[in-house]
Amino acid sequence: GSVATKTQRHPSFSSLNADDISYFKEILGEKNVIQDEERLSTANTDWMRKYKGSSKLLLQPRRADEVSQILKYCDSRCLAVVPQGGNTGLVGGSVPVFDEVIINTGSMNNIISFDKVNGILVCEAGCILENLASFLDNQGFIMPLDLGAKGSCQIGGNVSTNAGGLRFVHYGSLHGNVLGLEAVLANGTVLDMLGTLRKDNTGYDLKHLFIGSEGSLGIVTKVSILTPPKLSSVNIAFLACKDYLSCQNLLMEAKRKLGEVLSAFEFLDKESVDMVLNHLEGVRNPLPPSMHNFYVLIETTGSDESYDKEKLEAFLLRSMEGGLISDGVLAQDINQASAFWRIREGVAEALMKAGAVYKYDLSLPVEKMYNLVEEIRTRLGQSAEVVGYGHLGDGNLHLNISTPQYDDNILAQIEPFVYEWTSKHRGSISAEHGLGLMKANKIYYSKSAETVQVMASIKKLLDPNGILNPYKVLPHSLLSYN
Ligand code: FAD
Ligand code: S2G
Ligand code: ZN
Repeated sequence: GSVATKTQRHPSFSSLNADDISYFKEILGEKNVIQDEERLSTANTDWMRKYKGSSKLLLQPRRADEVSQILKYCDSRCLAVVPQGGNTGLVGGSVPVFDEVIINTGSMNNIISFDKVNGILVCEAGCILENLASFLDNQGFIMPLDLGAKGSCQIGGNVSTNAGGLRFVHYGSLHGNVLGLEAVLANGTVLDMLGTLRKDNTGYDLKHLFIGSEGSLGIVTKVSILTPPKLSSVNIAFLACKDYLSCQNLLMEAKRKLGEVLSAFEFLDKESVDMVLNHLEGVRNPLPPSMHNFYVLIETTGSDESYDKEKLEAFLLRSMEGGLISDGVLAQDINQASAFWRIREGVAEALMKAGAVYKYDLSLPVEKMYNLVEEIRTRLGQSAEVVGYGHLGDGNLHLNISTPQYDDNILAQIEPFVYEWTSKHRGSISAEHGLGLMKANKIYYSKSAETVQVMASIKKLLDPNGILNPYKVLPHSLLSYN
């Protein structure tokens, strides 16, 4: 991406030497100190293959005390590091910009405790989201978040990006669901904030600083999280709307008439669905093709199968009569339900198959959201494919532009226009993916100079040598190191 090419390696950071390697081998053991070309190449490259670092070292600590020893040593040697979880991040935050040491949390993947009465899970940061979901499923609980990257992303990465995802409209932000964290600071201090209490008003609630800090304030090593009970009746409908206004009105109706059982509300424009149908094997449109321009996925989760199904069917009938939907199908079994989700969760993968992707994850007022997609489409004309989809229930648009090859001229037509447009409509230039490297210098589109200055002071307090994930999140101009 253009940011990586313009960024200069900070002169205060040291380069690795043989003593460093032997020290890490001493504390971690040979096999957790990786210098193998192949594995380094994977760890240096982000999921979108848009950012590639040149790290010479991948470390795999197994416990928080090893993370502490690594960071204390790196801090004393001024060795920059990049914390890495599942490496599914989409803003270049999880890979080195230059030769930062990669500290991957994947080996810290134990479940520590599960309190069945209160639904409180305590686990290590490297636990993969899907593994936690299946562990909880057997206990009759679910994770309060779900995202297409569940097979690789880790709970430590989810917390560090304050991931949103497909259940956000029902269960809300990780700021509400995370009860406690253990995090290791740059100087090796292990901060035990691993509370499991719903209420604890004793002093500043520091864990919230680490939620969404994208590895720039410390390495999260343990998480304690509130997990909702698994309810028996989950229904999902794949609906077609003639225009975007109908999607909006359907959302308002769903929030009123389905209320507490509404557990997901996702929208896709026709172009997003076509992208999936054209690039992913074995995926077909559950509805007969016709003049529908938008699709909506509605999921309800309740405790009474027949009552909930009736409620949703009545809602769909009324929506059809009212012209809010022009067609729709209710999943009759788990296979059909997964097929509906596959269309929504497959857009990112389909975009990668189609070529170069210019990805924008925006919070916008729902009534304005699709105007931006149409304006970008007008600006780019035939030179690119533009798709708009996302978590309409949370006012979160995923605007993605696709071209066969990457083209700087296309980028120049998108940026800064898309950021200025978002800022003008008082939106956020990062709804859930974070700022990473991609948007490290764009924060002022969504945050005031004074607040960014306080963020930089907190960063300076917790990481005075700036070794934690440098060049990410905050504007490079603000980051002065000792
Ligand atoms: P990584 O990508 O490894 O790291 C992400 C950031 O967190 C980096 O800055 C890294 O330095 C830091 N980090 C990682 N682990 C730690 C740790 N233990 N301590 C401190 N810092 C750490 N995101 C959403 O919010 N909602 C979605 O719906 C969604 N859907 C996605 C679908 C697909 C197909 C893909 C590929 C990605 C999607 N994402 C989504 C983005 C991504 O999955 C999330 O940001 C996820 O939370 C990243 O987790 P990870 O373990 O892969 O972290
Ligand atoms: C989603 C991630 C994929 C993308 O699918 O909800 O958060 O392409 C996104 O933005
Ligand atoms: Zn998303």
